[in-house]
Parts: sequence; C-alpha cells; structure tokens
Amino acid sequence: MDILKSPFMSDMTRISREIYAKGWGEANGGNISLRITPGEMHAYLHCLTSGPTVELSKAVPELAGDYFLVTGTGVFFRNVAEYPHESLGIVKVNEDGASYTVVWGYASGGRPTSELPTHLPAHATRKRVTNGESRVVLHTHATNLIALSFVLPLDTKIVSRELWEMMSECVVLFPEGLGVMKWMMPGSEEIGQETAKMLEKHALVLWAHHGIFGAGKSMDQAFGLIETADKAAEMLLKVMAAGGKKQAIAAEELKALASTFGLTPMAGVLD
Ligand code: 2HA
Ligand code: ZN
Repeated sequence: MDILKSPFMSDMTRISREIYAKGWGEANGGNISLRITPGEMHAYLHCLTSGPTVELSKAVPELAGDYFLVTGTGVFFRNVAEYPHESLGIVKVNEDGASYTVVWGYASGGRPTSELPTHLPAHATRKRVTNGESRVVLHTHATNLIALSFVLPLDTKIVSRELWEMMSECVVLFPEGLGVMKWMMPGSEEIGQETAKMLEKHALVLWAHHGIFGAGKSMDQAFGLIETADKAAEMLLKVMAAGGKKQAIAAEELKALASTFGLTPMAGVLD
C-alpha cells in the first residue's frame, strides 16, 4: 500500500489546494495537523522509518502513542499536493508524551510546522472535550476574519453574535461561539497554551491580526467551520462598508434556530 495514496494523505493535499485557492495560504502561511487513527495507520506501518526524536517544551501525555500528519515548516500550501513527501511529515508522540519522533516525510530535511507548540496542546484539548472524536487542527490566514479583528472589539461574545447574525448557518455550526484572542507571538509556548484553553469551549479560535484555528473530527468539518465563519465575516465587512446594519436576525430568532437543531448557544451572547 502506497502511503501517498492513503485517504489521510489525499485529505491533506485536497484541503491544502482549497486553502490556496481561497487566498488564505500565501507563501508559508498556515499549517495543518491530522491525527491518524491506529486503524488507518495499520496498513502503512511498513512505510514508516525512525527519524529524529525531538523533546517537547510541554509534554502532551493525552497524545502518547498518537500519529499525526503535519505540514512542514516553511511549506507553501500551493506546493503540498505536488510535493507531499517534502511538504508533509508524520510524527509519533512517544509513550511518555514528552517527545515526538519523525516517522515519515519531510524528505528534503524539513521539520514540522513552527506552530506545533499550538497544534499538539490543541489536539490534546479537543480530543478530551470531544471524547476522542476531534482529529484535525487547521490554522489558516482567513482574510475576512483577520480583517474583522481590526474593527470589532476583541471579545468572544461580541464577535460570535456579529457572525451569528450574518447567516443562519453560523449559530448552527458553531453554537459555542468563536473564541477571540488578542495578538500574541506566533509559534510561542504562550500562544499554544492560551489557544488550547480557548479550545476547551470553542472549535474555532481567532488570533487577532493573524489568522484562525479550526478543529474538527474531519478535514471537511474543520475547513467548513472556517469557511462559514469567514463568509459571515466577509458579509459583515461589506455591510459595514455599505453604511452598517439596518436590520438583522434577532436574538429571539437565533435562539429559536438553535433550538430547532437541539443546540444551546453560548451563554451570554444573545442576552
Ligand atoms: O507557518 O502561519 O503562524 C506560518 C504561520 C505561522
Ligand atoms: Zn499563521
């Protein structure tokens, strides 16, 4: 079995192309990690080797033994599909959760994304809060969400309400709201820990003036969340440019909408 033809590899290359087409993946902007289940990995174990082992600055015991397909540092999204063996790698978190070993990929001497200190704690949190369902963490420079972070207060409840009001899908897809963080140093331990804390409650986290993190059980779910939030942000920017809202979906209507789908919107947003 050719690992380059595996479902997890084609998921990764397909979404990388989409991200580039959206204009969210300029140069080396953005990064993705996908947890590969033992069942999926089984058929490809013969493709793995034992590469370098790297200590983690913060251990992730929740992920001990897990495999992740991760974009490389400096990798351009536009090139991932054409050069998967160079652009991507698989890392295995070791049994104590304190280090990882590269077991496939980064063929030209690359290494995992500089945002790994955010991706691994993010997976640890989402795996826990979703009872093991969440498998994808996607960071991208979604244009409209970033633009919005310059004009709205950096407040989770305000930004969530504004996006929910823009289109009916939003409260249904992210009833827990979108977590908002102020600008912090990319790649740092601090932004990783703060993001993981936000992901306890939200599947979407906005990094002001930088980009968005989306988590989901599949690549399509994580991408779909970001795509929906970014479209709502785009409409909001247009509405603002057109002179501002004259009317919108009312709080009571949003509550009723969520309730139709059996969902509970984040507390305090619709009051
Ligand atoms: O990989 O997106 O946040 C480049 C980045 C850093
Ligand atoms: Zn980024």
